[in-house]
Amino acid sequence: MSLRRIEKKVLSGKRLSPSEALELFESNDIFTAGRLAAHVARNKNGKRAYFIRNHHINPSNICVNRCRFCAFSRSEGDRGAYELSIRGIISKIRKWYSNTDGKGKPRRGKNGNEVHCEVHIVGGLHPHRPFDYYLQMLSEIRRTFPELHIKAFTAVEIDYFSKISGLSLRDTLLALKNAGLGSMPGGGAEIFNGRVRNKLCPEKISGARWLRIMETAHRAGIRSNATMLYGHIETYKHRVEHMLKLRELQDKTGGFQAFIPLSFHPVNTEVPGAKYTSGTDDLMTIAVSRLFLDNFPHIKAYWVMLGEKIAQLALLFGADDMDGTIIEEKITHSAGALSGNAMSKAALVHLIEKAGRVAVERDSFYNARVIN
Ligand code: V47
Ligand code: SF4
Repeated sequence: MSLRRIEKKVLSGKRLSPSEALELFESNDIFTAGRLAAHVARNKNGKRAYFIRNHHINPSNICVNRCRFCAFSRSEGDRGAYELSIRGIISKIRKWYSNTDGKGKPRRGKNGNEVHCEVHIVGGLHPHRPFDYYLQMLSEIRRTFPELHIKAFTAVEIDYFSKISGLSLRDTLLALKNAGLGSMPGGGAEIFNGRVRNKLCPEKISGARWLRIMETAHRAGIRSNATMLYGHIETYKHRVEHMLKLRELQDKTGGFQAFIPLSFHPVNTEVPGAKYTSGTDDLMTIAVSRLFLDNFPHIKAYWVMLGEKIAQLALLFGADDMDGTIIEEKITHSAGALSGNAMSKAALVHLIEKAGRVAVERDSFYNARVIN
């Protein structure tokens, strides 16, 4: 199948239709898709490829939803179920973040500049923890580490907090923001299609609800990311429908920063016929998302799920962000991740530069920070 018509459209800056995105997927022509996506990425972000110093923290794996693709979650009382106290979370952050004083002063690079750091906090829907626990967690982190950016809670958790607190969505979000929430990650989106969603995660909020929560967050001044879990039982059509809904919402709010395709990991899951995704599918999905989501400033190649080397290649297929140092990762590693747990700044810079891109250390809103 020739992609010439699509190529013409991309080169003249026209928006692709859903059927054209589908055509790209079905062509299996990763080279054309990748070349076009790299062209779009270059127009948006030049030769830059971003990374951030961050630390993932999962306060508990106890979850009332128990999605079938999730190998991380447990029910209360199960072997391997855990919950961190706020004090435990603070001491985890301190170990990583503080220089020598241990008092939460911002880290400084060799040239004396402040180094931007971010914690990324997501967890299970705990059956007993009150909303207050989450507010206290945020305020305690902010009090102890005032310069640290807190990116926390998926739309799924926000919905749950609103239910347990009895507050409206907007008031739930404003209370979290007031306590220190800086931005939101993009998890929990999975695949919006109702039939697929019902098979994968029948207890989870609907796609429409996920989108409504993100819209409310954006209108409350909270920026977020968006994800798509692919490579399980969905079809290309479901992927395109999913991205179309994200593109439509982004047209309304402009609140999404990055889109992150999440490659499904099969180990310890309950997804029938589960397999790892292939490198070609990973690269095609990055490329199509770059081409179709013309209103998203960034496409993230999450190295934990893609693996370090495919994530590096993704920088030549439309991605412009490799995420970060991560430090501790449980969700993908419970499901058979083949990547490491953490990556040093030097290793991130190495991968980016070897791909011919300029490594840019960023803050949580994609402002460049001087590397030192
Ligand atoms: O919501 C769960 C997914 C997500 C599996 O916003 C799985 O910057 C693959 O959202 N195989 C959490 N994926 C991770 C996430 C994320 C990661 C990095 C950066 C950002 C960001 C967000 O992981 C969950 C779910 O969609 N997930 N199980 C699995 N077996
Ligand atoms: Fe719970 Fe999230 Fe895992 Fe689903 S994906 S079981 S909501 S932790």
